[in-house]
Amino acid sequence: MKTVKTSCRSCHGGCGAIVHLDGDRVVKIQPDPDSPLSKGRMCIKGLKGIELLYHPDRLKYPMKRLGGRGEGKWGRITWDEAYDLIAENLQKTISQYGAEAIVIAQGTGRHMFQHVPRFANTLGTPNWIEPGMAMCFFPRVQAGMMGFGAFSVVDYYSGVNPECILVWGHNHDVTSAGGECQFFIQDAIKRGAKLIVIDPRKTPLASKAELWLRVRPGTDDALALGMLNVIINEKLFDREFVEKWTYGFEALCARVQEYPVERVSEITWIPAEQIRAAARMFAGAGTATLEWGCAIEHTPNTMQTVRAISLLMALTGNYDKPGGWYEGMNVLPSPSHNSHLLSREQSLKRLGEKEFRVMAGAHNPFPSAHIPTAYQAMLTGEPYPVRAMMLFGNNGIMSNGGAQATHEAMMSLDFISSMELFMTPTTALADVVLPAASWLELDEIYAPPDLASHTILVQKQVVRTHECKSDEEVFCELSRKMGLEYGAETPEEIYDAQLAAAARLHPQLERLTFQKMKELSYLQIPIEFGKYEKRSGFRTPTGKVELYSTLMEKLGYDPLPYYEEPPESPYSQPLLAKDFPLILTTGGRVANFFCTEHHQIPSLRKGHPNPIVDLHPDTAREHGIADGDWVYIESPRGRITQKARLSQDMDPRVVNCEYGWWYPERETQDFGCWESNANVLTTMGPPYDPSMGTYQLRGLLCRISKNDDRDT
Ligand SMILES: Nc1nc2c(c(=O)[nH]1)N[C@H]1C(S)=C(S)[C@@H](COP(=O)(O)OP(=O)(O)OC[C@H]3O[C@@H](n4cnc5c(=O)[nH]c(N)nc54)[C@H](O)[C@@H]3O)O[C@H]1N2
Ligand SMILES: Nc1nc2c(c(=O)[nH]1)N[C@H]1C(S)=C(S)[C@@H](COP(=O)(O)OP(=O)(O)OC[C@H]3O[C@@H](n4cnc5c(=O)[nH]c(N)nc54)[C@H](O)[C@@H]3O)O[C@H]1N2
Ligand code: SF4
Ligand SMILES: [Mo]
Repeated sequence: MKTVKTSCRSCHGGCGAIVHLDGDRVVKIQPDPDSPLSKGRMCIKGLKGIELLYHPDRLKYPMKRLGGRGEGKWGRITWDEAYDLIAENLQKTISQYGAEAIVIAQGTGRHMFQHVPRFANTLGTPNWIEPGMAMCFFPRVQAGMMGFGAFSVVDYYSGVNPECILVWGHNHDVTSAGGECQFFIQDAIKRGAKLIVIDPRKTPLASKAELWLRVRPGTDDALALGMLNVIINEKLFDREFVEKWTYGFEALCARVQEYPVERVSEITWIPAEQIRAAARMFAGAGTATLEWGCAIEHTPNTMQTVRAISLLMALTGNYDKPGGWYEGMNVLPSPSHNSHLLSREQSLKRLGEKEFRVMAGAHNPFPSAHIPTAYQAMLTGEPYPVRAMMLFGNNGIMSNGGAQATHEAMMSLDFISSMELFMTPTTALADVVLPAASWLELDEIYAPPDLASHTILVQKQVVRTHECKSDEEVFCELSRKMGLEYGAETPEEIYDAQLAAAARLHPQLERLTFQKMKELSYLQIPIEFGKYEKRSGFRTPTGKVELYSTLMEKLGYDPLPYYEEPPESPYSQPLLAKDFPLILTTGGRVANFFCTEHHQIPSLRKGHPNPIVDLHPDTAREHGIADGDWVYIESPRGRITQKARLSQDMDPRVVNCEYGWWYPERETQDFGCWESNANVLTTMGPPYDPSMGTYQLRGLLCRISKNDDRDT
């Protein structure tokens, strides 16, 4: 028996794990009490890692398609044959249409995140995509960069407990930006932090809150402006901080006058007194801080929503201060993205570059292509043809808005490769399938941005199963095969280069190598607060916190936040609302699954066997639905079924359905992906957020009925 200390990376987090081995077989996973992050805790997904590692349905070796696309007929091939097939097809696409005709898709914030743009640039395509760039986390990062010159997160480390935590559109004690942060907020509540929760559902966290604001889905922009209105008009802001360190206060004052509390109450369906109480409680706390989730990033007004909410932190002076938000320490620079290998001509071809200038444009150090524009190009050949796709841990049929359009676009392609842990509804459409290593099978160094990059942690290759490889290894090996410059370095050499760059910023990290990091498991640099005072200013064009964004103005967008009615609501589409009278929101994650993953892990599925739709009992009764009944949920785009959970706390006009549901146990190649998939109801069509390209996933219209056909 032997043990290895590593970090679980089964979600965005990095909880410390002790892995017990009997010979070369993992027999037990335990939380590591020495982890400075999770301190002896892990969630159920990490603890059940062995079930994933040795699951009989894992993809075990490379395969190629034998029958028609999506027919489910596969033949085993060697890695060399797989690389040859991929190389041959990519080269064919490049010579016929140009490298931009290849889209490289990755899934949400995984270990290979930085390596995908690196490979794309090396290959010569500007078109890499990741769902988070417009829909999750990156709008918050952009708002931070724009307003404060840095991305910032809650300080749980200095010993100063936040007095008040505003939890906005976030199921934090279940999800959290990085998994281990769910434990931080639980600890902060135990130490006396008071909560304000903004959520259409009364989540377990909302049940613990002093104030729960049941917002109408998709109207968080108005609510934030209403709270800013109260804080400004009642002079509850931090006068000294605002005078000394902010830019554009007068302009913001004028803008928020358009949002008196009574108007905001009408828009958001929240009683005016609650809006005032929330603003007063937040501004009145000695230290107040903000935790926010992806619910505010699933609307076509994402950027202004996120900016408006972030300004609450600026006006109340809770910035870079113990118990408030603190500014990123940037302990570990990104690996080189090989940006020099992508010509200017190619980068100007990035899909969405001209339209969505904050996400895809040249100002962004990390620009990616616009997902709907990429799928549109597959379907129509406009603005130019996209003919091949490489997927690395992306389950687009389940995760993209508009499952039907995603399917149609993928079916039209000349070539698709997909690297995955399991056969999914998306991977089933590929020509070549590559078996991916899971979190216990690969090496990585990582500095979680949700911990403001003051910690470096490692993930270690504890074992290897079958013929699985890490995505990073595949980028290297494929590059070598194709004679590209990427393959000059191995993953370990890339990590060493990152650590060398880290040492140039933080001298205490000198001579740190990946091998050394493996011995250390974790490394933290001390957090500094008030950095803007020490360097006299913020890293923004004006050197101040930009309430009025000069960058947004320069890029041709409104420099001040505003509210916009959701494009499909009872107010914006009253005719449609006659047929689809209920408001639908999607998401609302659960502890047992990570996005579209884990539905085949027996002990996780057992705890949450079916998809759940939340309804008010009156709404259910009106449609003859009882608690636990299967319900049809229908939007103008399609119909799915989920199981009813009745709650008095829901607004009777709102329903919430879970996302990510497919049935890996089904024999059919689509794995029942049309049955309960929330994205059958959504669309990735316009309107889009003008600067980010985000589309609507929260706050659409739907209707419901009882499903008598489904066997319960
Ligand atoms: N309606 C609706 N749609 C949504 C959302 C919503 O709330 N509502 N949320 C959106 C958000 S925030 C996100 S981030 C996206 C997520 O969308 P995706 O990233 O597409 O979905 P995931 O399920 O996270 O990951 C996809 C696949 O990665 C595989 N995988 C896991 N680890 C590895 C690995 O190491 N290598 C490889 N190659 N594969 C691996 C998993 O098996 C899984 O099938 O969905 C978005 N879609
Ligand atoms: N266990 C687990 N952890 C995860 C994930 C997972 O699937 N499972 N997914 C990971 C990913 S990719 C992400 S992006 C994060 C997502 O995690 P969160 O940011 O927490 O996102 P959700 O749980 O989808 O939604 C958060 C809350 O928003 C509420 N909500 C719905 N519509 C609205 C709205 O219009 N306004 C407001 N204010 N609230 C609304 C929902 O009721 C829900 O309680 O979690 C990550 N961590
Ligand atoms: S929270 Fe995330 S990192 Fe922590 S144990 Fe769970 S899956 Fe692993
Ligand atoms: Mo996400």
